[in-house]
Amino acid sequence: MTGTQTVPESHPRAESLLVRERLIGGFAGGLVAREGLLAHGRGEAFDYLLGERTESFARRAVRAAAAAMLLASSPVISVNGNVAALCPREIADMAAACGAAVEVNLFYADDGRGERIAQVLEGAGMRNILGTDQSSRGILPGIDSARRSVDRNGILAADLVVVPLEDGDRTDALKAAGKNVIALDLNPLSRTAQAADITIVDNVVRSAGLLAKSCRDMAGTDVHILEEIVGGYDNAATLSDAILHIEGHLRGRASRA
Ligand code: PTJ
Repeated sequence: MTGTQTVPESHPRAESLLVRERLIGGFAGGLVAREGLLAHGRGEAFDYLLGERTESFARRAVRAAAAAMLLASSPVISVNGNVAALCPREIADMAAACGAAVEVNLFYADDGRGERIAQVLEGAGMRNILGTDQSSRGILPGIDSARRSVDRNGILAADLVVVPLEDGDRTDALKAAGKNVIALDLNPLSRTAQAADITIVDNVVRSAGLLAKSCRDMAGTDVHILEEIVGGYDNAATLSDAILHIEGHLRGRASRA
């Protein structure tokens, strides 16, 4: 038997185990790729090293990301299987708060998973989900994986793309196509994290909701103030702080051992 019944609330790692169950449910329901379970394990390991909390470098990045999303003229949030299983409501909230389109974009594009993900997003309140209509399909140059297949009216036309939790071969291609990229990635060393304009180093189960809230709170803010927030943001410093935070956390643990 698997499921929430088997995770007692008193378990010291109950929260993490319940998130894992969400992903397993998403796998059983045909939303999450088999490889998505492994990707989650890597994420869990980095979350553990970071201390499983949203740190100040992530909050800084969330604020800059919200400002950039509100400034963008055609922002698109890219959704894969893991994100659909972990935080569909937060993605819906984020899209509504900053007027972004949502596009399903998969690395392991197979047998109807895109359509099932789109249905889950619709169930979370989103309309006009992009990424499943073959007639508006375009190609993002400079990328060989299935992620190259994008919607002409979505990612291909976007000036800003939000990429939560994904493999590393797309951000460079998006940058080369002139787009701003916001990554939500627990691994500050990943290619996605390193190549993005703004990287939120935190678990999507925490950061997606924070980003949605930040977009809502900052909606209506003067454009010059939003531009100042984005202009004053330094992603290299964020990544460096995240890596140093892991070092500090480990040193703290080692000195207590
Ligand atoms: O649904 P598909 O076909 O598009 O496939 C999605 C996966 C995630 C399987 C695919 O993109 C993949 O293989 O990704 P990678 O190469 O394993 O990279 C995933 C990245 O997300 C890694 O840097 C992980 O540390 C990070 N990550 C995993 N879980 C989380 C996360 N970041 C934030 N929050 C998480 N919960």
